[in-house]
Amino acid sequence: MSEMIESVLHEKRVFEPAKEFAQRARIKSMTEYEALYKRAEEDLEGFWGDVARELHWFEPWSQVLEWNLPDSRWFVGGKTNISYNCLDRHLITERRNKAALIWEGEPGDQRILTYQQLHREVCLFANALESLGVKKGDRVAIYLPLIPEAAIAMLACARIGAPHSIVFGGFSAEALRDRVDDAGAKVVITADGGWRRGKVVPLKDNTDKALENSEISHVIVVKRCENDIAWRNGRDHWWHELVADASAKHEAPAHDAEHPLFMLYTSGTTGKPKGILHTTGGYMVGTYFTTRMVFDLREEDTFWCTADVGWITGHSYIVYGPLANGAACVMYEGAPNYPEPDRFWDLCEKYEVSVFYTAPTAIRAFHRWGDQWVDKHDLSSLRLLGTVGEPINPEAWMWYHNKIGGGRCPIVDTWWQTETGAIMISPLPGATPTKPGSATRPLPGIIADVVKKDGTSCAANEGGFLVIKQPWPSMLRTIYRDHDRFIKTYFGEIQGFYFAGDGARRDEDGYFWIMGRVDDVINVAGHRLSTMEVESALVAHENVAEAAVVGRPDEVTGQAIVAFVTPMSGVAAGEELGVELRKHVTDQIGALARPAQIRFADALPKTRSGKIMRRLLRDIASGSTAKGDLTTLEDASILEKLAQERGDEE
Ligand code: 7RM
Repeated sequence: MSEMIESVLHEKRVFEPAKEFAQRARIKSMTEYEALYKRAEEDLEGFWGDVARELHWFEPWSQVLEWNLPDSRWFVGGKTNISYNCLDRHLITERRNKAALIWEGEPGDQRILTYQQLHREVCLFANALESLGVKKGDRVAIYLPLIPEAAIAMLACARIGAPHSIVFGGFSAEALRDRVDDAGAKVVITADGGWRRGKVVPLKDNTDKALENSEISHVIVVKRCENDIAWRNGRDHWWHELVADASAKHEAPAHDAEHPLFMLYTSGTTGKPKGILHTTGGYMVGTYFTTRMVFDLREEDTFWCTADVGWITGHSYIVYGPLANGAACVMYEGAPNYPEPDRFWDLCEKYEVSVFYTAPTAIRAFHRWGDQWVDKHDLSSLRLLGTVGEPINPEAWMWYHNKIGGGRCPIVDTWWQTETGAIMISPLPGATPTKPGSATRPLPGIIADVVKKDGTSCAANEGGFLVIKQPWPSMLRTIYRDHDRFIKTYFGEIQGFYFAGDGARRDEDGYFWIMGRVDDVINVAGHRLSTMEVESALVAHENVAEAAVVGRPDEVTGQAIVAFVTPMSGVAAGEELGVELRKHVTDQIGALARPAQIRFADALPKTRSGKIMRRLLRDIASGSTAKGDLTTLEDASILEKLAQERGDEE
């Protein structure tokens, strides 16, 4: 790399928190951070117990933590209700008539729900669910656009103790079917459609397809787009009709701290997504604490996390964390560039957003669309910016800092996972000097390290495995119906520690630099996908003999999917098959898994034992020549052919 490029890509400056910001912040200096960190490290249970006591418990716990590696139980014997803590708790304070959700639909329609109104809607819907026979412990699948009903449904499920399983609205009917089946859901909540770039996403049609051979007895449908949909009498119910008949009184029952709150499916190394299971008390404490600390929340803040509730970021930082803190949350249904590439900045200006949390892929897209879209808007209400989902390249960080944050807003680069439930490594905005591209230091209560395979710590700047050495309240408890896989995946790699699947290094200041996944998981636009999942979809097509999927670097989405495909003999490779296969992957998984490039080959490079050498394919996909040890390659001529094949680019 030439020196000039190096200097653009690696911003070496350290950014101190602005004085005015630090003065009002909860944690005002690194000395305060270090003291809190040390206190938590020395007395993990005392520390988390103190945090938990800020919330409402119907019955106190007898023990903060019961730890039998790899199983942890938090706030043992304690009884609480997260819906009560997000709603009822605020109704006896001045937050009663404060905005809880400030929602805007893609077409521009608006709804603002105060805490009192949101509480009422949740109670109505909790009663509606119960009237259909939903009981504590029953699973409920949610397949909705980003509309207030999504949050209402989550909080109503949580209230009655029916674990929800949200399936992102961008997933296909096939993907929905797998997740509904695995969860054994009793009810599916969906909508006639959702708005995306001016078009209707046919959620009810997809649901009908997904449930074709299913016994599911109830489907609840929100009227959103007023498009024509098929209707099955007896099974299908309109949301608005159910709540019209329901009572608005619903007393929140006390649930055990370890009662399952939700599962959320995420990609792992194999083709089958894992149902990550979170429980009530620990998840509540973790999301409450991190929202307050990382975003340094103030009563007057307007907080906007741009994720979808279909991902963990939406669960923790659109719904549970902010509402547990009594925050005012913005929620926006549609695309960031609809009708124009300034929609986000339009919303920030209109609602005077003060804390803004988004993904690096979005930042890079906005950067590319041009500064003129930002310049049209007054963004002076912003005081704090955040990122999540993938490493942020220093160039995007600088643009975010200067152009969006006007050079005055701290940036919190937050590292965490579906499995961790809440933010783990992040600056505290009033205290931590930031370095573009680093998530900086673990939060108090989080004992993180970078280690070698044998579990010993790496030296400064030495690359290794990112592990968490002590349990934390919001950690996953299991993979739904597959506890063995839970043990193997997270505690089987590095003896004694939780292994996140990420490579990382710690610099001389103890700052963490995440280097990305060490497994076959790729990160496209902040979404986790397993290459195996896409491969399984491709080889399921009748014209495909073999397929290998890898990630290649992409300027906007971080990584992009490249599929190497060997067609069945007699099948013509070419554009037509490429189009067909892309559509096929979209049908099987969803548009987020559609390959950016499909390259056809008579054969794939394999080891002598028959394993596809993905390492070589990664090199080819990213445009360089295959490097490294080629001695195990069975037929070297394949490589040359592959490198010449240009493939079908979208
Ligand atoms: C919240 C979320 C988790 C994976 C994780 C990392 C990557 C997330 C950052 C990051 C570098 C970050 N959950 N990741 N945040 N990498 N810096 N700040 O994204 O389960 O969908 O993904 O995402 O690889 O393991 S997730």
